[in-house]
Amino acid sequence: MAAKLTSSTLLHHILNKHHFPARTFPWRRVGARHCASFQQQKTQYSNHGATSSWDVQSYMPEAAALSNVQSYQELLDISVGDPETFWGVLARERLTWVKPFQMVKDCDFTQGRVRWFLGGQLNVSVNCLDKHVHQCPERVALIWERDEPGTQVNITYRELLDTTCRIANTLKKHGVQKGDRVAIYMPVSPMAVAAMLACARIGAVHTIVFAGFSAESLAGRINDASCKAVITFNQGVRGGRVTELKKTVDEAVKSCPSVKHVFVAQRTDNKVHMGNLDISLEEEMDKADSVCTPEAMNSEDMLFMLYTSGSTGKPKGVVHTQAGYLLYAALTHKYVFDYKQGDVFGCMADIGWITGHSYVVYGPLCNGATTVLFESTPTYPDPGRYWETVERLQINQFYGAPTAIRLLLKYGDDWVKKYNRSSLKTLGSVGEPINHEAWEWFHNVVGEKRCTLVDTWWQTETGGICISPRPSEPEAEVIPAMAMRPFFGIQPLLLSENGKVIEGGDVSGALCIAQPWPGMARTIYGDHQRFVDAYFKTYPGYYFTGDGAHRTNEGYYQITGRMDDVINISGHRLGTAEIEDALDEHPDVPETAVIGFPHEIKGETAFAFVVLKENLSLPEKAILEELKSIVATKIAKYAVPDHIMVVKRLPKTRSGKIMRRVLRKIVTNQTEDLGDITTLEDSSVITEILEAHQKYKMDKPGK
Ligand code: 7RM
Repeated sequence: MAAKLTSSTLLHHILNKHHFPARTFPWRRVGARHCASFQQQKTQYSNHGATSSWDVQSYMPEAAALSNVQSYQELLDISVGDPETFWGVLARERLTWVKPFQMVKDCDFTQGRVRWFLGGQLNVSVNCLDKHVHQCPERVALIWERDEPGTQVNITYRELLDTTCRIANTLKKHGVQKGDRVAIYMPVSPMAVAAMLACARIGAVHTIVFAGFSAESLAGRINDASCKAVITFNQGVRGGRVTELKKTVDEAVKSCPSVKHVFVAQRTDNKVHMGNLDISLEEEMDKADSVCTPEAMNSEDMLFMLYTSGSTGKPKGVVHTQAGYLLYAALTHKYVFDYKQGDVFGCMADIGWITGHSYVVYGPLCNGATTVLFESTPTYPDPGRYWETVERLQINQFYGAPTAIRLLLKYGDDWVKKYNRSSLKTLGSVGEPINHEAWEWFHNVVGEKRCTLVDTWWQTETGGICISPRPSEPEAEVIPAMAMRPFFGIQPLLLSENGKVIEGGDVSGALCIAQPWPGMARTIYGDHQRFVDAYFKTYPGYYFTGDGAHRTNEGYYQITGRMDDVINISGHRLGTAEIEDALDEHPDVPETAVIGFPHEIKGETAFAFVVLKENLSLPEKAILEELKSIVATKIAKYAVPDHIMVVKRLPKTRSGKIMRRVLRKIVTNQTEDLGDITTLEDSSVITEILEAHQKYKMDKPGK
């Protein structure tokens, strides 16, 4: 075992350019075909929940420093009862600091004030790279599972540090400074991960925009964040199809005056047009120094922002900071999935979502893990892709989305059984409620009933997993399709409509969290009041998640879904207001109302009610097609409603509010009880919409 790395030896190591020379440049391996099969030493698997000799000290070495905690329950108690001690000890032990912190926390929910590890300084890229390069430079950090099966590329920690430093130096050379915002419009790839870490190294703030978003969405985010630079690829490759990433960026930056440079990396060999703003990333990296002194960042400096949808207004830039976020991502990664040194961790998420940030990049890398970057789709080239990948890469923890599981179970068990899945130990699910059928199939067929399956509940705003079956006391049961237990330091609460805390079991209410934890969001970029209003105003003194939940008699939590106008399409959050705004742009559409509608695979889809003008410029059918394309260009393809129904008017209250609740009941055929409709301005609208819906169902059979 190498000597424990302290901040000062680490800094010395970096400052003295005592660096490992790069043999090959990983970003040059675009055309790589096959690589040697990935072999790693494995530690004997032992699920902490399944062994009889469960020992709290080996489970969490810091337990001794935590008032000599002896059991799992004591650990949980101290995390909630004495968060200062719990998080203080863990932050000191698990993170590498340049300067130790003086104060564990300074928080006040009523003000929306959340600050952790004050006075401390560190660098996130040092914690994710240098720390490991110092001890085991040749350990594989990333396995890039490229779109074409069998063409994976392994990137060691040494190579990733080298690549990161070169990008960091390139950004610096072109004027990107500490505090500047940088947009990353790239699919999952080593270059994207290195770009994130390069920003972290120099103290720039990255904002990743999912590469499926349209030019207009991208521009909106770049402008809101006033990004100085954009990093992208010439093209993307997914499911055998090429996407024109650079063209989308060109389109977007036309209306983004803050952007000074667009750095373009090559994912394919195809040439794209290079304009005034454009710089070839690889050419600059070849010239750049492979050593870059990390910036000493304050714990509460911004690390990244990520746009997410709320029930009103434009998507908001959720801000995460350095130390607290990293610690929480790393700790949840280790304990929720029972990740052990040497394991291959496979989170299928895209880096454009928070799951990719926390469980593809920051959590695993901080823990020195080998993390899989999955570039493809669950069905390319066939529905066996996930399990073929599991076998080939020997994945130990597989973290995916219910929507993909629902899709795959339709293709039958053979696609799964064809491949050896004995490497799997833990399965995870995230993004939306997982239904029983999908849970059972995932557990029984994929996991052969021997893997622990964890349904993990959390949000962009929570930074990491908050409720999941693991960790838990040894031998504790896992109930199907339930997130169940709070993570260390998390104190869930249910509140009633009138703001009272609901006690006891077999009760439902608004899911809140009573006290701060290090991974939670700090603000909404440029609009702290919106942060306070969205999360701390409904139930003063508590963080309100926007979700409803049920608590069982055993005290377990079951998430029941959003309580606001946010819908969840294939695990992707979207405000119904965003879709309405897009549809309203059409000159022939005076009014719309969008609601969530159940979908077999996607979980939910958008159902739009549109009012059309009297004299249309085109036939109705053509207008409906135009509406779909407006949503695709203004937001993204996945946001396009599966249902668009024309109505004469919308159900409104006397004060003019659209009663979406009534629309929801009508489309889900719950017309017996429409609830309180006494506030409707004109109740004859109900009959009108019911008739229109009958006709809609006849015209669109099977829906
Ligand atoms: C990680 C992520 C957050 C929203 C959240 C919920 C829903 C997420 C679960 C879930 C039921 C789950 N971040 N959600 N996980 N609902 N069970 N295990 O998805 O910001 O994009 O979405 O997603 O409604 O509020 S997110």
